[in-house]
Amino acid sequence: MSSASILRPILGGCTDGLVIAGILAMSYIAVKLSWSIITGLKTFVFARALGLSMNLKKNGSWAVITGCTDGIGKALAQQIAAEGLNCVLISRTKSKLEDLAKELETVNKVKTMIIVADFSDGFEIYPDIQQKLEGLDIGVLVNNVGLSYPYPEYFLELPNRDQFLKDLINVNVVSTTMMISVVLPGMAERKRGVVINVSSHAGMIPTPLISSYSATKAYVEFLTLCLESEYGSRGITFQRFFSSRVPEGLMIEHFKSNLNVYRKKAKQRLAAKSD
Ligand SMILES: *[C@@H]1O[C@H](CO)[C@@H](O)[C@H](O)[C@H]1NC(C)=O
Ligand SMILES: CC(=O)N[C@H]1CO[C@H](CO)[C@@H](O)[C@@H]1O
Repeated sequence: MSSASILRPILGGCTDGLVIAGILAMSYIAVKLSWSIITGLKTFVFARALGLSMNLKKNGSWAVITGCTDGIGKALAQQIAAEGLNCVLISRTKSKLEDLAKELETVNKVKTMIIVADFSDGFEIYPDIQQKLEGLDIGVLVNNVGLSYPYPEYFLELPNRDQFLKDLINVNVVSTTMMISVVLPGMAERKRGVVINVSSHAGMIPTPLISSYSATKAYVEFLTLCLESEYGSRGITFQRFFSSRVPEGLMIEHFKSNLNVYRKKAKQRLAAKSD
């Protein structure tokens, strides 16, 4: 009995061998990916962030974390609060922000402030953020918020391309630039501060099929490197960690050969959502 025929009942009468092969390959990649994200998290967030954390508090009493209610951002917020820093949590969903704020206040006995903001709105949200952060002794900025592709795709085939590109650039490029613009003046004045960014291999290697994502990450890469050389000697530390150790470049061939499967799955997901 082939694995395809074993799977047939599970997949509800789906007989397309290619689809099954695609799904198997995707599950394999998904498992591998989650595993490397977990190990990546352990290695980089918990080891490296902890490595720096011995001095984090000396940089200032508050940390600002964007996109902090899920995944790595949340893990980082918990880690930073565990170091005794008060946290400003900025994200889109008020209820999730409140939950996390309550958790950090109870578990870590730190102060918190929440700011509800949708980074895909672009430049207009920053005056408000700036005003709310006024006067805080901010030692750490974590630029974690980020948007990526729903699935790898050719540029011209992206669903809702113009809107998607706008969101992508607002969330990845504008947020990093503007958050630094809001927070760095105070850090420079106090001559202390840490700016942490979530790095991606796609920012270092041009990565087709996630082209615009790759380009936004390259922007962040360059900006941080330049700022490091401008302000590194003036007490500001720029630090990065990788959210995953899987080089996206290595997955391109896989993506290309499974593009149709991805498209189909994504369309099904979208259709299911709009029901
Ligand atoms: C700020 O934190 C960084 C990273 O942990 C550390 O290297 C630096 O010494 C700290 N700055 C101060 C003023 O303690
Ligand atoms: C993509 C990205 O965020 N890269 C930068 C993050 O910060 C480090 C620390 O200096 C830079 O070296 C990275 O290039």
